[in-house]
Amino acid sequence: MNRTFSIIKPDATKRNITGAINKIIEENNLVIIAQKRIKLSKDKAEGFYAIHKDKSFFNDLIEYMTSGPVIVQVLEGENAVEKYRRIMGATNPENAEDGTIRKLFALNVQENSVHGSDSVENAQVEIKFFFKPEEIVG
Ligand code: IDP
Ligand code: MG
Repeated sequence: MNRTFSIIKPDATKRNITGAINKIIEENNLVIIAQKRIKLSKDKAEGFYAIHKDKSFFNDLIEYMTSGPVIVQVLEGENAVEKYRRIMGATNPENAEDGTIRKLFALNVQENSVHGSDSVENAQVEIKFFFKPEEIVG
């Protein structure tokens, strides 16, 4: 069992498809053990994506991630980090496998509906960035 951090991004909250995404998460035996709807500040978004600060897409990414509400989540299950990356699909939906969240819902490489941690270590850091221990009920 382990935990991963997820964000349902603004393109998805705007289209009211957060339930459709949660359905796929739950059908894959990941349990949503924490969840809240928030609006990211510029500072918070820049801190979260600091690793990408030198990328050409960074400014657009911050503008997009602060353009509407997001749902931040903690997911728990067997190999949660790896499993969620698999059910999310590739960053660019054009390269995503059939049945993945990004293949089904993403609009393009930026507006790709979901974030998921890429390692167990990063999952721990990202969960702490958004949740207090008492907000997580496993
Ligand atoms: P990931 O979300 O699949 O881990 P990352 O490479 O970590 O992908 O990129 C973080 C986010 O930045 C992506 O999910 C996407 O929203 C955005 N992004 C990544 N690459 C591009 C790009 O080439 N153009 C525009 N946005 C991008
Ligand atoms: Mg990433």
